Amino acid sequence: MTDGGEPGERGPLGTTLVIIPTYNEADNLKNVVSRLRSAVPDAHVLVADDNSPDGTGKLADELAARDDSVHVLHRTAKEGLGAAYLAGFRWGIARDYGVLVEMDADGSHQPEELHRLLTALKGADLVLGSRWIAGGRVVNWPRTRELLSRGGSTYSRLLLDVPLRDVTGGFRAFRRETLEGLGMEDVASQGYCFQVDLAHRAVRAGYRVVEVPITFVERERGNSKMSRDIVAEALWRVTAWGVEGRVKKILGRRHT
Ligand SMILES: Nc1nc2c(ncn2[C@@H]2O[C@H](COP(=O)(O)OP(=O)(O)OP(=O)(O)O)[C@@H](O)[C@H]2O)c(=O)[nH]1
Ligand SMILES: [Mg+2]
Repeated sequence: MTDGGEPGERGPLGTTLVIIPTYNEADNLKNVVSRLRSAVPDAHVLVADDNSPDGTGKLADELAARDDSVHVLHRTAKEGLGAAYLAGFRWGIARDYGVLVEMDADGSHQPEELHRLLTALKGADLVLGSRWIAGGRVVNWPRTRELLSRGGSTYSRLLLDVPLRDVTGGFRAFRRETLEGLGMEDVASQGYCFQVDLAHRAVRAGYRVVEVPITFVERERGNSKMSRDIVAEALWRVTAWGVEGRVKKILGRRHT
């Protein structure tokens, strides 16, 4: 957990919008949306689809036609997770949602655990679902994926001085004011790196960031969009931010 004000001094949360970015998730979408609508009936859903060739966008339209709390944002081309989330955040902020949630479509983030993130958000500005704190875990992950994920979080934590255990995870709840204060306009990062970027910005801005343990379940259907490029992007950007932060610190010291 990071500093940034006392718990409990924040305003009421307002309505929740869960943003689900999708690219070829036709086998998963219906199930995850129905689980979410049962688990947290008050929350609205926004599917942010990048014109998936497998028809996920059309399926999302069918779900939206049957349920007023489900919405769809159709985007023209695959531009990465980060761009889809940024568009979803803007959509939600323009419509006055008080809480914006990030959640994957593939079932790795369990809708039944969302209420715990929302409860923690009452005393925080940003809540991260965390696999790597006590009580958190992953199910069915190969050892190599676990090492990559743990290694990525440790590297980011040490290099960026963020006191968080799971910096790359993507099950998160933001107060809208937090997103408004992060400077979303100049976020350029895409894959895992997008998650590191937002957590880093929140810590630097002095927001109270809290981790809540989650059980992350490996996807059973559809294909992962994880790639060597996504890992490479995270590595170079995190390294560049770390170096930049250290240079600024040294220069700051010289001027005092
Ligand atoms: N709109 C949009 N969604 C994307 C894009 N890339 C990934 N996603 C979605 O983002 C979520 C996370 O992607 P995954 O492929 O599950 O990536 P991951 O969880 O890091 O990898 P796995 O653990 O292998 O599943 C899923 O809901 C994807 O459909 C993209 O370019 N555009
Ligand atoms: Mg996944």
